[in-house]
Amino acid sequence: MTAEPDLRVARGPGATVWAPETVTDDPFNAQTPAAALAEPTTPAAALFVRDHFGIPEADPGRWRLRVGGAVATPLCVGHEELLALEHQELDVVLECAGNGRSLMRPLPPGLPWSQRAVGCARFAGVPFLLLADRAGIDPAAVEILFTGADRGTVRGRGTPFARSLPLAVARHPDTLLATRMNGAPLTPEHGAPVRLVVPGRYAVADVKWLVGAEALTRPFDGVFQAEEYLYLDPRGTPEGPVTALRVKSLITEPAPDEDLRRGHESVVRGHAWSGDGVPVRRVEVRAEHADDGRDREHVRGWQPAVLEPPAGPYAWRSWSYRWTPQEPGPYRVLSRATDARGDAQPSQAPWNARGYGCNPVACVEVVVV
Ligand SMILES: Nc1nc2c(c(=O)[nH]1)N[C@H]1C(S)=C(S)[C@@H](COP(=O)(O)O)O[C@H]1N2
Ligand SMILES: [Mo]
Repeated sequence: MTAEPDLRVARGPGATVWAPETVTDDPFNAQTPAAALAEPTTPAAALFVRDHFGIPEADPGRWRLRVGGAVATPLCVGHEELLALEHQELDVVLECAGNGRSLMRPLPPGLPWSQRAVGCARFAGVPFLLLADRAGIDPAAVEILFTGADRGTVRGRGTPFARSLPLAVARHPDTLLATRMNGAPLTPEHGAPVRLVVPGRYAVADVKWLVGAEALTRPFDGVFQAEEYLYLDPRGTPEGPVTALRVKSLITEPAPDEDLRRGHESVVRGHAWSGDGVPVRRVEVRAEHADDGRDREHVRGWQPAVLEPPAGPYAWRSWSYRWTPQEPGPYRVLSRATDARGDAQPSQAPWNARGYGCNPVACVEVVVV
């Protein structure tokens, strides 16, 4: 594993060639480059990648989705058949549950993501509900188990990547069998030909290279459900599974260590989102002098940012704040989002043993010259 970011972003005169920054090579894990995060929709080629195993061979011509388990009529659906069904389009924030883990102290085990295992993309897909209704889910079913074509060994046991959802979540009309991202077919690293997209939840729910959907009459206890992706307290006691995205903002401008000019207006920009389709209600910005931690001049305490309308209930909202610094020196520029439930980003990274759900106030350090 290498912590050194591999910046493979080439900017040509007319086009930007995007590539995510490698975190590990095998399996491939990479984060979204900072420049790509500034875009309202994250380009597919720049979006972070989180793979537990390798990318499986997925020939759309041979791809099948098997819907089975506790159903009246098991189904076997081919790619053409799925493409022919009515698709919905949704802009969705995709965020790894471990996003931001590298800010936690002590550092929990796991990939040392900075706050860039995130992006917002437009997915087109068929509601799983449509196939669920065709198959006729047994009234005794409590969960749907979704299985990917990738497999490997975790703690000595062979397993596919498999995750379950409560029946009501699986049957939600916005839970999609996605075939397209940002107007093009899914790419291999993002789950081609078909992945699950569960808007408003941490992206571990979004099973890539989807090949199975099985109705279960008992909760699934596979490794990625019952052993990983749990919030654990400092003594290792489970406090519950990783589910809804926690409210969060990120700052895309100015860049870290950027020089701002005193007396000149600068624009602070970023995005903000929350989970379960709960809208972001407020983003506040604060610039504090890094020498003494106090606010100076123009900015006093938390100031409201201007919010753009989101591209949909599960998309992030872009925001901006105009700041004309009056005094020179090093500053910390902070942003804090609050959602319609009243949940706000905490000032400190919330610690847990696996480093999930890290949503402290966003911070970028700049110098006013
Ligand atoms: N089949 C499969 N699906 C998967 C994973 C995986 O390793 N295998 N990783 C999950 C995790 S933890 C995340 S954060 C998202 C990442 O999606 P992306 O790589 O398209 O950004 O995929 C999820 N779906
Ligand atoms: Mo993840």
